[in-house]
Amino acid sequence: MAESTPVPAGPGEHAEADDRLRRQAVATLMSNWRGASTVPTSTLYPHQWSWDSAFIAIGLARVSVRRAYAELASLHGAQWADGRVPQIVFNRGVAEDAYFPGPAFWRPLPADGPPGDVATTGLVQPPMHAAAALAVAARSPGRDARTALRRLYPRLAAYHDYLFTRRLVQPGLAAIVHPWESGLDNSPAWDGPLRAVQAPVGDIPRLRRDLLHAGAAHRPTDQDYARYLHIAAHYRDRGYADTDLTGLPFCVVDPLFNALLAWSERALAELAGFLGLPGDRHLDRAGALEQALHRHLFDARLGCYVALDARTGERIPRRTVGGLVPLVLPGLPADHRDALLATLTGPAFGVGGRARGVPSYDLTAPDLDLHRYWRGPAWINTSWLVWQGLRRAGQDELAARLARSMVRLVSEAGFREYFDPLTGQGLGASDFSWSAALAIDVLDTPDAWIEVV
Ligand code: 2M8
Repeated sequence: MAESTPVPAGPGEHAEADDRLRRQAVATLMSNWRGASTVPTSTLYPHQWSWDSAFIAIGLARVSVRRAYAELASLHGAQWADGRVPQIVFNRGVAEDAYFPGPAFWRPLPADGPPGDVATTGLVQPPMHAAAALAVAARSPGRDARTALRRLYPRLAAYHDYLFTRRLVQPGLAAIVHPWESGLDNSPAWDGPLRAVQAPVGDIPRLRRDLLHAGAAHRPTDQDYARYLHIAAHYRDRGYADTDLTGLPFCVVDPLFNALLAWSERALAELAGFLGLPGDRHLDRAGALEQALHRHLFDARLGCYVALDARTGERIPRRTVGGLVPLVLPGLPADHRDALLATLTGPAFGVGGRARGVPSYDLTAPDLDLHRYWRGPAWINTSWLVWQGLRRAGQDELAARLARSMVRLVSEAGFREYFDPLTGQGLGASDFSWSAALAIDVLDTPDAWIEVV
């Protein structure tokens, strides 16, 4: 391990500070609660976001299991008739122009869209929800859990059915049709595919709302936004149809998205078992997806998984945090696991060494930007996923160092949206829900603080 990170303390050593931090995290979640769901943060993102709600539910389960189920249930209340779980569920009490692009941009929504007059986008986000539901169920055995899960399970399964039928492309992996669907929206991995998209900047600077709440140097550029809008409008104008996916302006196969789909599919098998239902089809689907992931997305030269441009069939040779997330999967081929661990702890990500949290992008890349959203900063949700992966891989000492480094980030800079991975400086929005929720989860995990000598 290069350079030194502070050795994680045992549970007793920071007990008082951790307790204070936990109380602040709970207060952040409570102030972002809107009656049936939680906003990511009240300023920049005043609606409900899909994968945010999954991470938030994991933290809420440590505080109020009832709220955790409510978070997942409200999101799935906006599920489309075709099974997709929308990226954003708009709060009708919030002004149209509080967030751009707001509800009007996404209309008309098709007949197999959301129920009644629910307003949503037509995109999806990484399928983290069944894994989250399983984490919530683990905190709440008993009859109430069974009742909540009996309602939720068919909805979770319907989202996966949508992805496995409507979004599957060659070579047997799920595609995303917009950078916003990746969750790592502004990742340098999307620069190549986006370059092919012609979109004039036009009115974008006037329409953007994000720059009222976050620095321009920390957010995507106007040119990026113009392309985001163009791709979204194109999908909307074809009624959000998923035919001929590779004919869309943007169509990529992302390792994080597919790893979470496989992980969540395995979670569905466990949830089915909990409800006394057969789970074999979930295990079969997860197994086939994992095979395709290992075979087609692992890049031995880069030592991690990479995305694939489904329009050209070419791999995108970039090391991003998403390419490390397959560590969460069981049965990773040993050479892939070893390569991921070497990449994670080496100069590209510096985990256990000079990095704080897990950087979102290769620290050695010439286009690294330590402050711009998803182009370098560390995020608590993706760091948490890698932490889960390290625990799965039996890397307890490294996992403990990462856990302590995540806790240090939020205790020093607050529950920020993201952080400079070298200095720990807080970036983006404040009072960010998943940073708070996952800090609670880490703090409450009893064996997260093993002694490190
Ligand atoms: C960011 O994305 C939204 C669009 O979905 C935005 O920039 O306006 C991403 O970090 C995404 O992963 C996250 O879910 C969302 C809300 O926290 O913000």
